[in-house]
Amino acid sequence: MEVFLLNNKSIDTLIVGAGFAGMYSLYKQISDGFKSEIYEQGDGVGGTWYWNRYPGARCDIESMDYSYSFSEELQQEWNWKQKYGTQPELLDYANFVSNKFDLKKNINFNTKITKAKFSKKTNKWLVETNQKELIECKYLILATGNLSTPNTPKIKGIKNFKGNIFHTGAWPKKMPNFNGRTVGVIGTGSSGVQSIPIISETAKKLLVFQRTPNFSLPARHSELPELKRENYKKNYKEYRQLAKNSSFGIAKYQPPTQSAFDVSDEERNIIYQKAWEEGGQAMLFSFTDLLTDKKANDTAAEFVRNKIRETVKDKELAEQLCPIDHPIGTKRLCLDSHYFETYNKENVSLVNISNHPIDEITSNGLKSNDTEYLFDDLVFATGFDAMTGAVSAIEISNDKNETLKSKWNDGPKTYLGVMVSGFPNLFMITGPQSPGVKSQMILSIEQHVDFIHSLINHKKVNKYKTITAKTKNQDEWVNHNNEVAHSTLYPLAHSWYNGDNIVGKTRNFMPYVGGVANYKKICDEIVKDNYKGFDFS
Ligand code: N01
Repeated sequence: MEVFLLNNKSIDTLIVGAGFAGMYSLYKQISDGFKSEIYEQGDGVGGTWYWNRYPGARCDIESMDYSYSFSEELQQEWNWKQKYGTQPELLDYANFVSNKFDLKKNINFNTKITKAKFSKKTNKWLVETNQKELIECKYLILATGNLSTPNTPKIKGIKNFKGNIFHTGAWPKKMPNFNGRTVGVIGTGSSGVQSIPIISETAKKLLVFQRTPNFSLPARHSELPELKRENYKKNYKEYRQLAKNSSFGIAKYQPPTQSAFDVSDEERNIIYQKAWEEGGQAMLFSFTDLLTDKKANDTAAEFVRNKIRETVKDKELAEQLCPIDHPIGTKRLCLDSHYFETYNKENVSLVNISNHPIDEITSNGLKSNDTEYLFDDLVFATGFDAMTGAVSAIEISNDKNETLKSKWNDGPKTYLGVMVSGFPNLFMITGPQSPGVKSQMILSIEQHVDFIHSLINHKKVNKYKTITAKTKNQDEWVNHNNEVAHSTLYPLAHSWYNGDNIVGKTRNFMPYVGGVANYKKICDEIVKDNYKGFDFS
């Protein structure tokens, strides 16, 4: 039997995770007078930007958008230096925020939450940590992140490898030195696409093991011109409002107005070319039907494939790098800095493993299709158990001894991505079936945190003991989520949005793709309608 030291800690709100969601949630809770603490497994704040320290890690949304808007003082004080926040800059920003609002005194670092059980007797959660502490709380808020549980595929022989093994999603604090070494990288998603060009700068030789090629657009990263930053800061209110009214929470990407077929082929190519030169995700916002009509999508996909063909000198290699298995944008679009150019370098080789999976990791490399590839260091850029991984890793059970994990066996079911029926006073920030990962994450985080706090305040003011999502409304929301997803091309891709990347995970399209503006409108109407779909008792 395990012995627990009763910490005697009883608090109002326990928040799991000290990323951007956890920090803002803590700030709100403390401001509203709730006794609140964060539990965080790392030794610092920053979440995604704490763990993903791999070479080249940087946000794919411009910094002036990808930042908190809740404090005018904060957004005026902080000066972004880079157009796209780099991992070190984003981590500095997270620390700046936590210092400014004095959050660290309420954060328990190096502590993992392992279990949480709701008691109907006390109407409280009893939460256990890996430090054998027990904490009682009224509200449990999971700010655990959607891309925070690294996925390392179970490949035979991995323990035999004699060199160093890294995962992009859990990169060591001390940057490894690849100078003069042969490096193998498995994975060509966003993390691979960002790290491969940088690793190739120092490695003697770089072998990229590609199962599926990905669409990637040039980020056109640069220093952020002071004039642009100052203009943005002066007009922040307007920009933030534009972002809130958009589909993806990014001010400059307003909903397009014309179909790809409203223009001639020549005009369409001019529009794509302009977006290509601008960089970022602009191309996806060129026409109304790129994510709903396969033929429209093909025009953009072929434009990008032609760019790959123009860039990669070896024609056969270029074809291997051209994605043909999914419509462009139905997997998270990668943004890169000279990714395809990297394959023109003498020290870089692509190993196409699309038809021959990796058979085993050996002591000095890996084997695929009867060939052994040798390398000194191995980098897994193999992604995450997305959206449900971090929540399911905690043994969360209700008063009927039902676990959340078992409830989600056939895919997650939530009401608005915020609550799960049968689990009172338990909240998720940007959970499955919310627009989180399909939006500018910090904007969605702020909207969710504000919504959750209005639920909690409503409960408090009216002296209710519990809040729960009603099963009927949850079912309706899940159906709506699926209907919206299936009216688009998204389900056609094998992606982490569908859970396809994890062996054994039930296929289920998880994010809400109806857009952040629509989603917020729905949430606001629910509040006005006396919190429709939530049961207060
Ligand atoms: O992970 P991924 P990621 N054998 O799942 C391959 C965000 N992000 O870390 O496509 C061989 O996209 C897999 O192959 P396949 C962003 O939202 C943002 O790169 O499954 N290969 C794929 O190539 C992103 O979408 C930023 O066939 C295997 C790769 O590994 C999300 O995080 C930066 C394999 C995984 O790609 C995840 O990106 C980084 C196996 N057994 C990440 N298993 C920015 O803000 C997997 N793969 C810019």
